[in-house]
Amino acid sequence: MIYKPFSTIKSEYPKIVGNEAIGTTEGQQIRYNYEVSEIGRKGNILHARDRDVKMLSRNEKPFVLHLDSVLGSEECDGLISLSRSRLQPSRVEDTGSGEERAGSGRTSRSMAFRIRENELVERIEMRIADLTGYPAENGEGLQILNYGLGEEYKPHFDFFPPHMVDAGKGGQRVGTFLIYLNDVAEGGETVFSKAGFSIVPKKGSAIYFHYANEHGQLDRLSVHSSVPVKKGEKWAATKWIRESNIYKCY
Ligand code: PD2
Ligand code: ZN
Repeated sequence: MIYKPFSTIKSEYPKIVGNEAIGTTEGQQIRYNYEVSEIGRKGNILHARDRDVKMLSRNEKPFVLHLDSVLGSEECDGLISLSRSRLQPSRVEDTGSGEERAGSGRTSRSMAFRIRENELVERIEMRIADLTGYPAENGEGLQILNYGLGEEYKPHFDFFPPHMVDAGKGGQRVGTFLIYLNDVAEGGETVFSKAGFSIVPKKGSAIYFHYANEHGQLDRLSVHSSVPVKKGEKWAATKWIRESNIYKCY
């Protein structure tokens, strides 16, 4: 099969709205062809170089894996304390101009580490690479999210609208590795509304979801959100994975 970079594929999708509130119309999904990604072919116990990770549940359409104990409690606390003083209001990319702006659909605060920025971040990136099969450089820097009371991330896709894909920066996003860094007293679930399920944050657990195939198709069933925190706060870490190395030059 010939692999086409996403960036060379003309959009066949009616309208894909970026990281902001969306009005998804039924029937827009165009026969997305599910190809099981590497992480989905490894069985129910996944082996990273420094720990084994148990799969808790698996959903095929959209493809979502729920993984237990990806991080230890101290690693979660370490990410929180290293990021706390660097948090800024979260931004979304404007799907028209491509510019980043603070968006009403995303009320959290966040920051991003550089790839391999410190020993803890590197260790976690190596673990994610072992689990997913994607090298750390196929991903953006680990992003830390902090949601206070009432804060949320409205329904969105993590992939870029095709006209915004930058082949010079690793191309399209293909999957998201999202780690929960604390237990949330109430609310703050990650909701896959089209699939009809949600994940309750549990400290150290993670989800991996995959929404792009080798033909450059994008899975609109992957629409997801973080619903408002009702009690306490929520911390999470996201590694968005790209189709290729973000430093690769074309
Ligand atoms: O924090 C979450 O649960 C969440 C939900 C939806 C994070 C993201 N998307 C993301 O980082 O893309
Ligand atoms: Zn998302």
